[in-house]
Amino acid sequence: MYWNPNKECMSRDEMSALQGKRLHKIVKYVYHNVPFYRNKLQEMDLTPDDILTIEDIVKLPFTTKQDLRDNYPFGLQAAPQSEIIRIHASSGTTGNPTIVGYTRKDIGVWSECMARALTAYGVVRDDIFSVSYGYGLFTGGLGAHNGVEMVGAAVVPASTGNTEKHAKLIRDLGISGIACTPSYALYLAETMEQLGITRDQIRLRVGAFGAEPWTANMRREIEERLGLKGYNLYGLSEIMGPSVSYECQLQNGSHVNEDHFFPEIIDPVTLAPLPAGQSGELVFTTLTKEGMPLLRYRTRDLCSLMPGVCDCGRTSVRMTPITGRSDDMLIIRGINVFPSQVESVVLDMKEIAPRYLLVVDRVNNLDTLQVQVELRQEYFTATFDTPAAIDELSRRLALKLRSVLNIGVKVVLKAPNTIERSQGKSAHVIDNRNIQ
Ligand code: DLL
Repeated sequence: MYWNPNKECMSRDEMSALQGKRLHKIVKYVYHNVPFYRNKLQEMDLTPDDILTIEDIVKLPFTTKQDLRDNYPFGLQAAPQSEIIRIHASSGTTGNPTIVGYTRKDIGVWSECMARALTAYGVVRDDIFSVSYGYGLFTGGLGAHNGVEMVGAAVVPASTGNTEKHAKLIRDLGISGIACTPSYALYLAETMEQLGITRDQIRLRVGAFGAEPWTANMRREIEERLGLKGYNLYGLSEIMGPSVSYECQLQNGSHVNEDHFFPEIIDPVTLAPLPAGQSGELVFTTLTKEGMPLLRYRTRDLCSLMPGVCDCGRTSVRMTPITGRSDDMLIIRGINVFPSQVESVVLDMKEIAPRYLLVVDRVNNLDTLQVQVELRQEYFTATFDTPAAIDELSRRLALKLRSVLNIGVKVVLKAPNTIERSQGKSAHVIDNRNIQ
């Protein structure tokens, strides 16, 4: 079943023609509305009339998260503020988040892309569908929510937290679909087992899992424990949110909504475009976005593209699962964390030396983050006998980290010179999870 067969099953020639037309239009739009892009194009001696077909895309400059940071908060917004009806935010590389504004049309496109994903998963109007991505600045909750409403299934905006109540609702309401991170799905399965809720008491049959990498083993385990079929859902806030790509029933790669988001794979070092099938860094150009259109945005996600028609009938290009990142971003409980965010907090506190270590683990299917920092010698000597001062500092640091990272962390204050120095390149992260 398709949500929009006209777009999902277009011939390659038709799709390329549509993409070329849309690319020209979006380049013209940003040229006239975003000084950042106008300057970049002028520096490269380009005008919108140099970009007429989709093949011309390789002439365009890349956009990076650093560009978003340099233009915080609204510098890359193309639409006037009066047209923006929603603002989301995701983690920036330091203190400031990345801000993304959407026009009414953007929200409509996003809902349709999400509806395409849900329809590919087999969700129908009769379903009761629980959205257990976080609602709020994160795009997961509201993004999935709009799609479920568009399909016409009944949405249960469960969000995250209060897992026991959610588990009971799944049983009592006969909830048949769920959208959440794969690690939350496992945590939910565990909570159900603790509550004595068995598989034959629940009706879950579809799971829309994403926002973090997950393995084939995790898929098997979730499917087995929750009795559903789990589908991949991929996306990123800068481009839209969930539903940039989605798996169909055949689960052989995720179909990109390429009439809206044009994918390329580049070599992350040379930045040269790579031929189809080769693995590299995924880059997206938004072809229809009004609020914050982006040209050749470097996602830092590593994967490859799979051209060719899928047996499901969809002609859209597919991407393989994400195998890693070309930067040091971590995803902890579905939330993106950059070590540099921790660094910016640590550098701000006079009691602490500029040295830190992040230890990530997965305990009972829940990610944990421990931040180890070293006290400065003077502070260590002065507070050696006053545990209350140490406690206060530890609480203050945990609060600060929480407000910058949006997740709770366990702070470990260490004596000077006790965090191990690595040889050569400083290693700030120990990730004990086994998710690749
Ligand atoms: O995670 C949007 C989303 C919400 C996608 C709900 C799917 C479901 P961000 O917070 O901006 O947006 O994080 C985007 O998360 O660049 C990937 O590194 C990672 N990611 C997202 N989906 C997947 C997935 C949302 N299915 C970043 N598999 C991306 C692997 C994923 N990684």
